[in-house]
Amino acid sequence: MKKIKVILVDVISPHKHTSDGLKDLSELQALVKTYGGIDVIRVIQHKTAPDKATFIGSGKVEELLQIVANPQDSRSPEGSVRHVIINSIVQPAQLFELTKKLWSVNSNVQVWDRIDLILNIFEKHAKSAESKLQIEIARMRHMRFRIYGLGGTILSRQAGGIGTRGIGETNIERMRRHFKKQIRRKKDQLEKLVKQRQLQLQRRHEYGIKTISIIGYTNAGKTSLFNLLTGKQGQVRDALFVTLDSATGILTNPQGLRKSEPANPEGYTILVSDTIGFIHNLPPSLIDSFRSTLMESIHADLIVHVVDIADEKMEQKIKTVEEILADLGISGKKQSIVFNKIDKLGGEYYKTSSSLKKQYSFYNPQFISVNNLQGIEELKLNLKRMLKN
Ligand SMILES: Nc1nc2c(ncn2[C@@H]2O[C@H](COP(=O)(O)OP(=O)(O)OP(=O)(O)O)[C@@H](O)[C@H]2O)c(=O)[nH]1
Ligand SMILES: [Mg+2]
Repeated sequence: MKKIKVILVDVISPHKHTSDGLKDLSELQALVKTYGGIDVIRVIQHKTAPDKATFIGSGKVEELLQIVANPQDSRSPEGSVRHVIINSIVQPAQLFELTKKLWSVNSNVQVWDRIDLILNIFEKHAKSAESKLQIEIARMRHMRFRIYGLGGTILSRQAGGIGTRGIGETNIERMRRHFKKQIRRKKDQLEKLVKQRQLQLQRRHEYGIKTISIIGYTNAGKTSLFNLLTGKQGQVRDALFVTLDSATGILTNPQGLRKSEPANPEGYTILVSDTIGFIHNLPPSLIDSFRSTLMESIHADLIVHVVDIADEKMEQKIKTVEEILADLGISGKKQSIVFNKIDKLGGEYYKTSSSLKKQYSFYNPQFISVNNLQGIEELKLNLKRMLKN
C-alpha cells in the first residue's frame, strides 16, 4: 500500500541550529503519525520573521514546488505529496497564497497549518456524540475565522474585482452568517449534553463523592495512570490525542486495605477522571469548544497534573499545561504534579527528582512509573490525604 506523503515545514530563527529545528518538528511529526500511514519529508527555513505573503520565503517556496511537482524527486521517491503542513498558526491569506502557488504544479496538494492538522486528528479519533459535536463546532469556528481573515483581501478582490468591492463583501458576510447559524444549532445540541453532565456532577456532590481529575500534556501517560488507579481499560498508545473523551472510574484501595473496607476513613467514594491531553499552540477557541469534556476537570476537588519526566521539553510542556489551566479558570484549584515514566531515567533519577522536588514544591510533586508500579501505592495514599486537607 502506498503511504501518504507529507511535507512538514518550519520557519526558525537564523540563530537556531538546523538540528534543533528538526527536533522541534518532531512533535508535528508525532501528530502526523497519529493521523496515520504517512511518509514525511522535513523542510526547515531559517528566517527572522515569516514571509508576509506566503509564510515561507520565495526560495523555499521554489524548493517546495520542485518536490511537489516532481514525484521522482530524491526526497520523494514514490507517489506524490498529499499535504504540506506548516508547524505554526498561519494567517488565512498566507495559506491561500501558498496554496495557489503549489496548485500551479499539483492541484491535489492541501496546505495545512498546525490547527488544521489537530482538527483533522480530532475528527478521526472522536467517538462520542459529545466529542463529535465539540469538534464540529471547533471546525466551524476555525472556518469562520479563516473567512474573516480573508475578508477585504483575497475573497473580496476575487468576487468583486475593482470597483465592485461590495459583491465580495456580501459573499463573505453571507458565509459568516451561515457559519454563525450552524454553530448556534450545534451549540444548542451540545448544551443538552452539558446539562446532563452538570446534573451528574451536582448529584456526585450531593452524595459527598470526591473527584480527582487527571490532566496533562498529550502522551504523558494520563490514561495509563487512570487505568491503574481505577482498574479500567482506557486506550493507551504511543501517539498524540489518543483520548478525546472523558472517562470516570472509582479509585481502588491501596494495598493492605481489604476490598470491603472503605477507600478512606470517612468512607466516601473517590472518583478519578481521565480526559483529553493538552498541546502547545492551541487557539483558545479550540479549548473553549472542549469545555464540555473538560467540565470534569473544572469541577474536580483535586487536579493531578501528569508529566513525562523523560521528555526533553518537559518544562516547556508544564508551562503550556499551566497556561491552559489558567485559560480554563482552574489554575487556583488544589493540585498535585505527578512525574511519570521514572523508569526511563535510570541512574539520573535521584538527581533529577531531587531538583524537581524543590522546583515544584508548591504542587506536592510525586514520582511514579506506571510501567513498573514504582510510587503508585504512595501516590494513592497521598491523593487521599490531599483530598482530606
Ligand atoms: N516507559 C514508560 N512508558 C509509559 C509509562 N506510562 C505510560 N507510558 C507510555 O506512554 C505512552 C502514552 O501513554 P497514554 O497513557 O496513552 O498517554 P496519555 O497521556 O493518555 O495520551 P493521550 O490520551 O494521547 O493524550 C504509551 O506508549 C504508554 O505505554 C511509564 O511509566 N513508563
Ligand atoms: Mg489518554
